[in-house]
Amino acid sequence: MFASRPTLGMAGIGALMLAALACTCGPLSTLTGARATLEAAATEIGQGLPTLEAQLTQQGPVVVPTLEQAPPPSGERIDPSLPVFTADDGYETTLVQRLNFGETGSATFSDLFEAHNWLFEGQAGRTVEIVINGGTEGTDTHAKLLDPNGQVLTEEDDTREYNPWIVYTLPADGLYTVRVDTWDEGSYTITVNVMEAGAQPSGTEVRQWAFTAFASTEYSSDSWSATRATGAPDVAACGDDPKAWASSSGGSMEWLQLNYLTPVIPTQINIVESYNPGAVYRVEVVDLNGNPHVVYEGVASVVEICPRVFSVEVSGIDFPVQAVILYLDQSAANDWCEIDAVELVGTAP
Ligand SMILES: [Ca+2]
Repeated sequence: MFASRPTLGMAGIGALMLAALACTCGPLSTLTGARATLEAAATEIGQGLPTLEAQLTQQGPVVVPTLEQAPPPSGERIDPSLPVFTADDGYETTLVQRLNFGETGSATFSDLFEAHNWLFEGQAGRTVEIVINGGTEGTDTHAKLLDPNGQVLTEEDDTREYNPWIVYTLPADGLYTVRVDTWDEGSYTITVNVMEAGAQPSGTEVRQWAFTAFASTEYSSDSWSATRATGAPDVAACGDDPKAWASSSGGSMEWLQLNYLTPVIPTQINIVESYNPGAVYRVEVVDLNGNPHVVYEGVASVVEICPRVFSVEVSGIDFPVQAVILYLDQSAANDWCEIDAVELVGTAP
């Protein structure tokens, strides 16, 4: 609540500690120059290719703003054509913008008493997933989903570390509001995805690569970002490659969450490890209510085969899932352990 909001809560202190840890750049910090060169080359190659999101939505290129882009002044962040719901939370609304499905918005909180409203057009019976990510800054946000009349449907705080993550089946057609506020200052991104349940006849085998992803940390918001683990494998050979996800520093404990368009009853998860394979020690699947279920537990090691497809056979899960979470222990390799792509195999419910 407004009156009890601390200037720097325990979560904020935790975020600062994480940020401090993230700055321990490790033994390979001298490779920064080489990474910059690779990054430039990868950007050049990537510019000629349509994004996965563009192919899947068939609505043309998807605008994906990066955290580096400075937000417009707060006066220009309010679209006067949209309704403003506040849920009577006492925060000042400093952003009101429309967000299309699959599009990623970004904004920055410069004050603890601000709230941002992101609006999307929803349909009754459709299940949406709202992914908010504080990125490498670890911005600790909190989010509410409001129905077309401004009533709070649900709210989340620290679903994934400090990131709220909402999965919700919409009750009616209309314009929904995701109202985001914060426990500390900093930037974040927000994406609203549609979960296409029932798109395939029951029992059909569905093989799919991840549609969106987010992680405990990522090396940058572009090269080696969590998004680089979405889509089909695209790393040509074993090696440190910007087309795979990598954490902000090597040797650390991390997690990577992959989200899929079609919920399935899972039978197999294929993890394409493109650099220092062997770090994955736990795999979870996430059901349609957002609850994780462990499907693999082992011990991290260093595997000689690279690249490697690490296949996890899944049994005993008889309900649909739409996300996979990998937990990595990179201490054995004392290096970056990179993930190129993750395939979810299952049957339509
Ligand atoms: Ca990749």
